[in-house]
Amino acid sequence: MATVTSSAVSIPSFTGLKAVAATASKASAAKVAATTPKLSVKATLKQAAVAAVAVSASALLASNALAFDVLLGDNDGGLAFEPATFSVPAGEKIVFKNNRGFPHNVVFDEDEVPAGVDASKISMGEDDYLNAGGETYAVTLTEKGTYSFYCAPHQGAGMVGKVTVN
Ligand SMILES: [Cu+2]
Repeated sequence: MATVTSSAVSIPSFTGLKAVAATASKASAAKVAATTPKLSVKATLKQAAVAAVAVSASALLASNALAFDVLLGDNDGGLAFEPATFSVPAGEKIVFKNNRGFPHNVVFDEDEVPAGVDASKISMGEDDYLNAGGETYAVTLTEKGTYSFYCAPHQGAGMVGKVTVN
């Protein structure tokens, strides 16, 4: 039991979140074990938020964690995010998935993200594209607030979106 606890605590960044969840569900008798790591996760989240985060780390979390899905290109072939406006809890993974009308990409507007967030760290490059159907780009936002984003090739056509992190 002590082994499980210490490994959960020592895992840095977002992988810690999953480790704690796994620990809590597996270790039925371990109230102490489940409680201690939770505190460390809060601290980790704050640090990660300041660093403005962790696209690659969130990919590790990925497989079976909850995620919010956003289609790139609506089902009628429109150049739009679907949904274009949505809310997620802080720390929930957002998965943008190529649907119709690609190539697309996802670029956060540096002027419309919460203070302290580096938009470039959560964005695809302006010239990086998702070219094939089903390709995805995942990002996890930990700083609460409103973020605007757009698809660089289709921004002029109105392919823009907004996410509120609660
Ligand atoms: Cu697009």
